[in-house]
This record gives sequence, structure tokens and C-alpha cells, in this order.
Amino acid sequence: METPTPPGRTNPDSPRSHRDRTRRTRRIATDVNVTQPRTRQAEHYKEQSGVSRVDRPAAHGGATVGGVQHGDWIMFEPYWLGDASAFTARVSAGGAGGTIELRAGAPDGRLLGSARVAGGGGWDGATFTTVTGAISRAPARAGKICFVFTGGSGDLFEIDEIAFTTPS
Ligand SMILES: [Ca+2]
Repeated sequence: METPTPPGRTNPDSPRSHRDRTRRTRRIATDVNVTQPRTRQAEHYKEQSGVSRVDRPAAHGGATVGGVQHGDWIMFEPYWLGDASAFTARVSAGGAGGTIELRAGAPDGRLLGSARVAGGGGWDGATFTTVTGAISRAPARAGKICFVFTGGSGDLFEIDEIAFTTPS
């Protein structure tokens, strides 16, 4: 024999509470379902400006992002930085060197961190080093992230791979 819900008490199966539960579940699932390896090949960008893919047998994935000059950039999307505290870039610094800036949303978006690349390594295509930049003020939501390259004149460096440091 069924017991009717007493007046004044909230029925957990009412349409309203069901809808709230559904909305909450969907929002959490959206964040979790963003697929993003912690390590990313630089040449697997979604969009770019000014750079080119360079075949390098010694590079991870067999290629780098080269032809990098001041103001060039690569973009990845979607990307959720979450609790990442730093990024690292595997670079070949045969040129002038410069800086890798991580920016949110657009090439001129909010600066989240930067890493300095020393120059003068020689363009042998086989010598790589890793540079690190701390991340702060990362966006709470997934979106575009851009790596913007700055420096002097001429080719600056090549980028092989990018990775993010997270606590977990
Ligand atoms: Ca690579």
C-alpha cells in the first residue's frame, strides 16, 4: 500500500528536482569529457600564424614547429588547464632564442605564463632542451590556449613538444 507524500514535504521525484539533478550532472560531465593529453606535440596545433612544420627525426612525433619568428603563434582547442601549475616546452634553440608566452583565448589574450629560451644552440635538429614557465590565473573553463613566440629578428627556436605540470 503506497504512502502519499505528506503536504509540505518536498517530493524528491518531482519534476523540478529531477531537472536540477540533470543539469548538474551534465555540467560536470562536460568538464571531464574534454580529452587532452598532458603532453602535446607542438606540431599538432589547431591553428597557427607564421610557423611551419619541420620534419626532424630526433623530435618526438618526428616533427617540430619551426620557422618561428617574433609574433608567431600556435593555438590548441579545446584546452582545460584546470590546476596546471606550469608548462614545459621541449625546444631546439639554434637561433636567436626568445620567449614562449602562454595566453588564454587568443594570441593577444590574458598572459598566463612565459618561458625563456636561450639561443645559440645550432640548428642540428637533434639537440633539444626543456624550458619551464609557471602558470597563474588559468581560466576555469575549457577554451583556446595560444603559445605566442617573441624575440629579436630572424628565426628564434623550434618547439617539439609541450606538457603541463599538474599536482595529480
Ligand atoms: Ca613534436
